[in-house]
Amino acid sequence: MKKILTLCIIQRNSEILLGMKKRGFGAGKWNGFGGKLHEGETIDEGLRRESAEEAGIKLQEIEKAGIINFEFEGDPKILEVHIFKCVNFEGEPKETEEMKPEWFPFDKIPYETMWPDDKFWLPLLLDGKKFAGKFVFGKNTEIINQKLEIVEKL
Ligand code: 6U4
Repeated sequence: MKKILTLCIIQRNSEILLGMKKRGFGAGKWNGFGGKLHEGETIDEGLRRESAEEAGIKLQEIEKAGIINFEFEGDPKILEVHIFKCVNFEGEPKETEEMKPEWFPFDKIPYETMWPDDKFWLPLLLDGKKFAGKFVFGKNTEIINQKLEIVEKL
């Protein structure tokens, strides 16, 4: 079974906006903004809704950066995460029930408190590259298998 999710990395000059997830899946980790699609929603709509809900901002132009499938050992579900970059948005990021936002300079990204795959693909995104891949996590969310490649088109 495949589930489609969205994820947005918001960039301003040489900083990115991450949110500390306060509850649910990935709680305690810094993450981009996004989530599951609601029924009948397009990927673009889902990404914009989640960014508004989680960070209180309205995304303007967005750019596709990558697609990564995530699998968890012993779980037949595959998360297909569509990753985007946004360099302009309206509004001031604010703390919500789900996320506490904070800006991080490119050289101070808190990889040790993020999903362990982020350090592999986030530098590609910041470098303007497009990528596709797959990560398989073991029982302690350690990576047990991975594949990541730069692609021309998504
Ligand atoms: P609920 O609480 O059901 O409304 P929702 O906000 O729809 O949840 P959520 O929070 O489960 O969805 O979404 C998970 C978010 O985490 C998505 O933006 C995708 C992202 N994500 C999932 N696996 C990831 C991973 N390995 N690395 C990463 N982001 C990941 O950087």
